[in-house]
Amino acid sequence: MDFCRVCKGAIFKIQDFGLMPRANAFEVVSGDDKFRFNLATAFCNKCFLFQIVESPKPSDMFNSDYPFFTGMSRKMIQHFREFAHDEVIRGSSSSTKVIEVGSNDGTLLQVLHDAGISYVGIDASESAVKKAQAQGLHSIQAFFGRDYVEVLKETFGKVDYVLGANVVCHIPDLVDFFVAVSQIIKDDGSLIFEEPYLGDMLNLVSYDQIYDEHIFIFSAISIDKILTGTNLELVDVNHQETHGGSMRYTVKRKGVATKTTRLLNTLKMELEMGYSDVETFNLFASKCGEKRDAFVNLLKDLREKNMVVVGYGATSKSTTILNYCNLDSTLIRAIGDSTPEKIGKFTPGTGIPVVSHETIRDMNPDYVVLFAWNHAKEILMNDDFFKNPDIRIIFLTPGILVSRASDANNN
Ligand code: DWN
Ligand code: ZN
Repeated sequence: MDFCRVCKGAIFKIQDFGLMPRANAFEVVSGDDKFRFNLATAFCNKCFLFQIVESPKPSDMFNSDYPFFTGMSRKMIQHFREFAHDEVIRGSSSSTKVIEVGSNDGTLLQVLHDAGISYVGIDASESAVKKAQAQGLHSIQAFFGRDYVEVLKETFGKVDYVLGANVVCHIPDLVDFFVAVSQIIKDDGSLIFEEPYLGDMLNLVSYDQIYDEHIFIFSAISIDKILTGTNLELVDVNHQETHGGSMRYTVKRKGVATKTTRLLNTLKMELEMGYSDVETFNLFASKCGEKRDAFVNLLKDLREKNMVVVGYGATSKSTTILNYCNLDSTLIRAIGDSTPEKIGKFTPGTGIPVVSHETIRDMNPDYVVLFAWNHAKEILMNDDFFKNPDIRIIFLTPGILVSRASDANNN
């Protein structure tokens, strides 16, 4: 019997994606990373948390080789500019203090820095922290939690805001995290964080949101529920288009603010949609299997026809797809990516070469699988490669769909 990571109640096993490598353990020599864990999902019907059962140690995932950097997307830079202005800068004073947890390469810190806000960024990955520090930003390599918050209280004091984007769902011990937050925020302080949203994952059958780093996929009812036993409370939500559909959550000390109508409506909608019901997740699991079969059959058919198929975006998400679908370089010859730290390496567990976008172009592909589907608008608009009318794109959400780039561009 397995138990919920947060409320410790019994959990329902949902989907088992099988043995997986770490999503960002790109290999220098194909096959050199032997680490595997069982990627199985589960649902807790007491606190409504959708979670993975087993996960690698955080220090094994967020290490000095961690190759994901927020600033690789222009749209995300713009998004974080708006995030910082909307949530902090607009209502700030000379005494405003901010901690960003999971500050990565400092994309959001830079906005606070430029606005003269007092801030500190905390991130576990040495590679990301170094990038932020190289920009002259105040970023510290550490795991944010009850222990480290004692250091922060001494050195930085209590803060008005703890911010996080795509980080809270990566933290295995949420109880520790929320205690740490309540110890570091001022009485009227806020925790504002945004994470991939369960509703979008269910609607898009985007099972690739599930990998080692994403220990939870949150809904509003799950965040609301897990805070009931704490001195914190969910007071607002705000849906975001980023990363394939995300939700921004605002949390305050109990009694400081009333729940917004937007939050109350979202909680009601989620209950009506069955996000508290294990059957919803069993249905999702069967759709994942159907989607895998459709994708594998398409790729095998294209291989029969000697078509050149490549990928676009060596994402963390693609590690789940490639391994769950058991794909290799006979089906997808290479994956193009703009991240220098990934180029020249191989996809974790599946040995597909990661190459530059120029190399992909030189391969004259017939089909391109858009693994970075969450950046589709930005990629299709900016990369001339997709102006070639002979190239067909394989879209992965909501279903497997093949379209000419020109048709997709017109949508
Ligand atoms: O939570 C997480 C999310 C937010 O970011 C992390 N655990 C890790 C990471 O997940 P991901 O790797 O799935 O993120 P992306 O943003 O979907 O990755 C996009 C990839 O595509 C990057 O390797 C950069 C690349 N890229 C590109 O080659 N050309 C991206 C853009 C926008 C482009 O134009
Ligand atoms: Zn639970």
